[in-house]
Amino acid sequence: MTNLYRKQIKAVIFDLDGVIVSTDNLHYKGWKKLAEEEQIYFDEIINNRLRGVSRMESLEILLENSKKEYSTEEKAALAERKNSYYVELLASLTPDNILPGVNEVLKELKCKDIQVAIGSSSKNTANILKKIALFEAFDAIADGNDIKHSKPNPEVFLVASKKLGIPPEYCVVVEDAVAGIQAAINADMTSVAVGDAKGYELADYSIDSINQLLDIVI
Ligand code: B16
Ligand code: MG
Repeated sequence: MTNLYRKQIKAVIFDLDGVIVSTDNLHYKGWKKLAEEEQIYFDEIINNRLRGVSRMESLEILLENSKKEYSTEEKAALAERKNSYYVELLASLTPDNILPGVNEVLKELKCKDIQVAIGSSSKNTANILKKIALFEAFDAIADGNDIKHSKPNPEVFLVASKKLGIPPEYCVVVEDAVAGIQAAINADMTSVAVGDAKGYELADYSIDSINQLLDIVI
């Protein structure tokens, strides 16, 4: 890959779900169970709209198909219930669920003295990283517990950059959600699209596999 406008890169901020590990299917099962209990239509196409979106915003999308109106307290209880199903499912997660190439890329970045961080909307980030034995692998973790505004707001990536002590202009973000790429752009960081976000025209780079990240940053 040719890199025509290389900036000096000192840190890579990884999104979690869809970049480091795929918990999509577990989110789907959790929402599906809740939807069935509440008799709300829900399918995998609707689930795709929840990628990278916060828990409460995800619930609002699910409730678009509800005939019943829920109060704020009821909505909070629904979100909590879905999370309890999701957390139960996370128990099955192991290092085998790490997406291909991730371990090699993390190792290589460390060797080149490039800092690595997580920038995720998930409030379950620490739990997930522990399950896949990568909790100690990152120099900083910014997640759903650190922020008020979800992607495309840049907050989570700016928190990661602050925790690392590396200004945004030296940071690269790797994301699988369009909202995450927009958040990286809004943070004035270099954006790299993978998976579902691949081919998004506003991303600085699109890659087929995470290994190609090394061509961009090293
Ligand atoms: P939680 P990411 C996101 O993670 C997921 O993609 C999204 O589906 C989920 O709703 C969100 O985290 C919140 O997760 O309910 O665990 O707080 O892609 O930003 O790493
Ligand atoms: Mg994601």
